[in-house]
Amino acid sequence: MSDGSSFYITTPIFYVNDVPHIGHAYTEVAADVLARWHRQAGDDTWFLTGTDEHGQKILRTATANGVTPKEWADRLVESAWQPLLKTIDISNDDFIRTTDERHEVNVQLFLQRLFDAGYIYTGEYEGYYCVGCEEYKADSDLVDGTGEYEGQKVCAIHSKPVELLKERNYFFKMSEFSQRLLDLYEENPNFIQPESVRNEIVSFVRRGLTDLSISRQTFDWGVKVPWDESHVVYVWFDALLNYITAAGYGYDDEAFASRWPATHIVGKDIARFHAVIWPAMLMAAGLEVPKQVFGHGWLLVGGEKMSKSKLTGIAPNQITDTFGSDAFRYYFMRAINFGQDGSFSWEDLSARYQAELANGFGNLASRVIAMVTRYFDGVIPDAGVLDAPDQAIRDTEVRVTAAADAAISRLAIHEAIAQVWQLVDELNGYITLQEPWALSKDPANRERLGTVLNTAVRGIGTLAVLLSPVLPVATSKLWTALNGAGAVSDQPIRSAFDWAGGTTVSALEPLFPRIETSETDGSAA
Ligand code: ME8
Repeated sequence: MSDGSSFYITTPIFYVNDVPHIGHAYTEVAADVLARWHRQAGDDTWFLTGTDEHGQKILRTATANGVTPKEWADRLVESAWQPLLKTIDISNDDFIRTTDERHEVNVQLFLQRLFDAGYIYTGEYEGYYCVGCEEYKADSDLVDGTGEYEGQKVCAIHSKPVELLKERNYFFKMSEFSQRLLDLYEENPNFIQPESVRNEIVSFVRRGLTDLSISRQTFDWGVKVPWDESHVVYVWFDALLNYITAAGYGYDDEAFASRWPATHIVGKDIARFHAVIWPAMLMAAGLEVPKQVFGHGWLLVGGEKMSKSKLTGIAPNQITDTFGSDAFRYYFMRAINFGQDGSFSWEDLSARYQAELANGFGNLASRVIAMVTRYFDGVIPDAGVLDAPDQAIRDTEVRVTAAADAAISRLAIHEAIAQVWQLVDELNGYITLQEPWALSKDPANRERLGTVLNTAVRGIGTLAVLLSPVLPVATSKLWTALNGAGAVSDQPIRSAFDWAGGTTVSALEPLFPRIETSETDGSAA
């Protein structure tokens, strides 16, 4: 229903120690498709993304490059992270940097409130820290190093040695929230999704939580602890707060009240921070917990989690330069069940581009428009009496619209696209069976030809509306060719089948041009 309900969606804020790869772009696209869908449904949508700029990881990278951490962050944000959003057509409403004043000031406000409420104390931290994860590690998180790290304990994720910390720090009384968190997970089973991530987190919290060290004293790249400026706030404690500092916490109560709580889309690596530490922080501050934390799966390359440090990183524009941003968005949202791991391969991308986008959708649209141009001089014919196959197409339009919307509300993006694609396939089958080119040969079939092409035009218009969140570029070209009213991205998506078009069609440029690929590796030539 277009009830104008509020939909606030976020991605993680990404570390600026390096440039983005397709894993980051994957999260951005998923959140973007959901945001565009809700916006098009008339929901009061707010989509936030941004960058995580404090902490030792950034400090060390900047130092190694001979610049200050702020200079480094500015450089990476301007040259890499902001441009990424353009490369893949991200429609974010806001971009927060943890070095923004609105963020730093209100991190301090939040921390002071927790301190005043008695949730923070000083203590001695002794244990291991992985700068790659920016996380304190339990012994069970470590494995024996190999090669140059033989004989040392290394982080299981980064395969690099952890550092032994012994510092006097401030601690957050997280252990007090174990039961309240378990109650939350039980009362709201959707709070953490998918199920596999939820199960892992529930059993982690059942083992009991320890208090969390939330400040560091040995370096100064971070937000200063307001009552003790010799400490900076632990980078995760600082970073998680972006979701409320961007929404107005501490300086715009009205915006904050209308936006918060959010749906957080994150990779499963960081679901625990979002579903344990973050709600505990919010509970301590007397604020609402997030609506949902969704931990999606890994993009795998050659069977391994794709990552820059393991040199399997692929830059998003390596794909978009050849296939375009729509194909990037479509491929990752369609080929991978959202929530599960999925392997990227150039062969699969090329094959789907050709079969589904170029032959399936693109050809359908261009054939229908070409036939209206050829047989009716570009004037969209009226429908006469509907036969069963015509009615079946109309029924499919209504059915897939509802089914796709239901799938989106479960964040099952792949399923929403698969539903809509039933209409692509049925329309292709319909045209093959109805043979408008044969009908056109006999003037006695003029009305029937009109009904068939009217049905087909209505169908591709419905597709334009439904696919606009995934394929914003192609659907907007198609909408222009259909002389649809306004922008396709403004068409109410929950009644996509009721779209209002013009009376004529105009020329349509190829939506998914042919791409030559090399036969040996499937990659673009
Ligand atoms: O963790 N497959 O930032 P980060 C899928 N700054 N997604 C991937 C991926 C892959 N192979 N690799 C990365 C941080 N991602 C913190 C977050 S939030 C308050 C702070 C995506 O730059 C995925 O979304 O290391 C993952 O969670 C995120 O990048 C990690 O980004």
